[in-house]
Amino acid sequence: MMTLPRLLAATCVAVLALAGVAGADGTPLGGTVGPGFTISLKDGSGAAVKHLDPGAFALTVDDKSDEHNFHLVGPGGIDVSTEVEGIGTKAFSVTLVDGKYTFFCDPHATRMVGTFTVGAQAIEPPPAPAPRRLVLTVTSKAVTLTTPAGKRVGALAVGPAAITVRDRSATRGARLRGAGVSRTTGISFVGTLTWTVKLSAGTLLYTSDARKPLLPGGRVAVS
Ligand SMILES: [Cu+2]
Repeated sequence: MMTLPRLLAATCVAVLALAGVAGADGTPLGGTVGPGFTISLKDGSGAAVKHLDPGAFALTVDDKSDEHNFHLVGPGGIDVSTEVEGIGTKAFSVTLVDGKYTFFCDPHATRMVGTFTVGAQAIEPPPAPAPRRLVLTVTSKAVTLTTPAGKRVGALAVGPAAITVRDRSATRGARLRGAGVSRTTGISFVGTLTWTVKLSAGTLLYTSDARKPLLPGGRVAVS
């Protein structure tokens, strides 16, 4: 049973929270955490917040669990949170500036976490993909395509690839075609060379030179 001071305190908090909601200047944002392992931040229309314009926001957090909390951190010195043990609604007035913000539950920060951006983001150019390194090996019996560690290649991403070709046979060559690639070693070539290719979407076939019967090879989807 609630003691009178506790009841008053609880009422007071509820009233303050409501006053905060009504009185806080700014665009409404709603944070929710719990009762399960869920955390979310939604805008006034109920959509998950991914990006906001900078400005003043009235953040209302509904903390539905005494095992979780809602903690928002980011640029402009923003660091507001509910208490893990506490349950209830809490209002915060926050002024958000350009940058990336993170909201999370402190005890479960790796699985209960979300991010959003505010304002103009510096557009980072996508990093140039490092060429994928592959090894194409030709023996008198088969043609294989593997990683440098010798693992069979299951699928490949579109982009540059540096293929080390190891031709062990003086009577067979290697052929690579499809996915924007058409390369072959000579039948009599023996040795190691590197092909730098640009893979496009499609199917990359690796087999021997045209001499029949073709050696067992394979195909890899590129996407
Ligand atoms: Cu949690």
